[in-house]
Amino acid sequence: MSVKIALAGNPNCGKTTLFNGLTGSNQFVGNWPGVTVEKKEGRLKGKKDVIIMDLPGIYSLSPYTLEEVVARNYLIGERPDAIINIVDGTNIERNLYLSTQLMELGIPVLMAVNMMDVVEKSGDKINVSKLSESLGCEVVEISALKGTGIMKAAERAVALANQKKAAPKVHKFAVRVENVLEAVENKLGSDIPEEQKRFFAVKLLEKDDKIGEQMKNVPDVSMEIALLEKEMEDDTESIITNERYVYISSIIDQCCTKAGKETLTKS
Ligand code: BGO
Repeated sequence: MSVKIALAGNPNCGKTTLFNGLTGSNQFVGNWPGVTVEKKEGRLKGKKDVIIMDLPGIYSLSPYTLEEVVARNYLIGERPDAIINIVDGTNIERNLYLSTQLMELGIPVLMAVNMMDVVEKSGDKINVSKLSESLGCEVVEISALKGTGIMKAAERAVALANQKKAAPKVHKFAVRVENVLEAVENKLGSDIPEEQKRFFAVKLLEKDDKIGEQMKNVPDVSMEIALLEKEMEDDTESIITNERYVYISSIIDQCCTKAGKETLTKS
């Protein structure tokens, strides 16, 4: 049986360079069904049973662009065996926004911090083991351009895929949000697998109008939304977004140091 690994990351993070490095000339290019968004698939060099799927470059798993919808429908509907989340190491704070959402999908995630050749030259430091601990996923450093670390990244992703162990849920929203998320999760039908419940609950809470297309039964969560909005005096989409930024900010403080700075600072 073949193993499917999806490449997910922001535009310009080096995804195409990594995809080419991992697959060489073993590539098939087409379009995603019904849309003019490019679909690229290839086989890992030297490993015919490992399929690498290149997803469109996206900033989030929100439903605002065609690319975001294509990427998330694939991740929810097709369920790759693992995700390689490529992160631009020179712009890590911005890239982690997508990462926090990928971690909620219940799919094993390997984070590949790319552009390490540039990071190293600049003198900036990224503490990979702390990053791994804060995110709850394995992290490797790569330079897609130079080809360093890319085969290790693929091997680790295949190992995670074979273990079938989803990324553990390290991140917790504020207690009030977690309580409401739990109530929403309890309303989800058995058509939603256990490991995907958090992702769907977050999307329902965010009033995501396209997520219903991926569900057999869409529970009414208007009471839960109204309760949280009243308690926190904000709309639920902003509440979730703000909480992600707080979490990312704490990760940057702990894991990244700018060149020439004694104390840890944000990029
Ligand atoms: C240009 N290190 C360095 N230094 N650069 C990298 C690395 C890396 O590890 N990985 C990728 N790049 P894409 P998406 C370019 O095209 O793979 C570079 O959108 C240029 N082009 O070479 O396309 C990569 O698929 C002229 O840079 O990203 C590319 O995710 C001048 O990052 C860019 C300088 O990579 C984006 C760079 C005409």
